[in-house]
Amino acid sequence: MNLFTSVNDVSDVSQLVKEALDIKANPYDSQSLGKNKTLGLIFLNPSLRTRLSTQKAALNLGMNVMVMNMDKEGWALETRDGVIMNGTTVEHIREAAAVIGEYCDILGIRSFPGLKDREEDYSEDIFNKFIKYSGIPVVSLESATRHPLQSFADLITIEEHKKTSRPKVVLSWAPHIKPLPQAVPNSFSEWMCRAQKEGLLDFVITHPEGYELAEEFTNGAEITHDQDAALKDADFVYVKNWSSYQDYGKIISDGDGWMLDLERLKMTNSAKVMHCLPVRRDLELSSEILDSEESLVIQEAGNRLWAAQTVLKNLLSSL
Ligand code: AN0
Ligand code: CP
Repeated sequence: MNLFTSVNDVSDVSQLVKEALDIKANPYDSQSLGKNKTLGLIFLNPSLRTRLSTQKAALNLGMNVMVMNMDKEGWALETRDGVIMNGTTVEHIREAAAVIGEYCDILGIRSFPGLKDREEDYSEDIFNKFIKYSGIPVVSLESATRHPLQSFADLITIEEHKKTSRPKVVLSWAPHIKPLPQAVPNSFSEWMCRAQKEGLLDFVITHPEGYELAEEFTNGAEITHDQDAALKDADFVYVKNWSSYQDYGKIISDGDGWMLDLERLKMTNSAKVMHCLPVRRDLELSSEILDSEESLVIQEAGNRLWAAQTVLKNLLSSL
């Protein structure tokens, strides 16, 4: 593995989950693998879980880690080509990424979408430029369209907690007051569709009309606007808000009735509830669920460590 930006960088997800569970059982087995190797973590947006879990994963592998909040601490970055830089941007991504490549062996980047220009966001321009100009292996810490470390941790969590060999997993849209990216649901869907293909689970997506995700991420999923029908017999419900892809970046429904609570959960097969976090209590997901035994959100966040460690281990092995 010399890049981790989507499930397409993984040949066998079942095998990768097995590897992660082995690492979880023996976290310090490869402490010399990362000796004298440096991981750079560049954040263009806030983070709690991704920053701490990836940092800890690198430390478990014996790596050195450097973290930079580029949006707050770095020079204002120009990402467009062919512009005269006589405005507010100070440094071009061509130089910035190349310089980071001089100091690091592996680079992690977080860069959210602007949610204004769909074509620009979905071209992953900033991400691709970091990959191109840094010249070193890149790990996505959430890009404009995907969050693969999250989805990998989600799949590890499902494999750990499943009670049947082929559980029903439902991605259920939730209300929010701010327009959020499609990255988490895109990525979750892409990973679940692959897991479905490998026979690990069955995958259903439910959302109000107008919240259809881009088809490239949902191939193979059953999609319905009927949340009740989707929840029926569900073993896992993955709750997440996202803004519209069609009416790009917009909130097009107040989502009345879409928040999951214990009453609605009765329709399921005693489903466990997941959310990538951060979650707004009693807006996206009820406190009663978050505070109940049905919630897996903390275990899920815990598994971010093993997802990151598995990916970094694979990248280090290919250096
Ligand atoms: C971000 C999102 O929805 O993509 C990050 C989630 C990991 N969430 C918020 O901005 C609240
Ligand atoms: N789930 C997740 O990626 O959380 P952070 O934004 O806090 O990293």
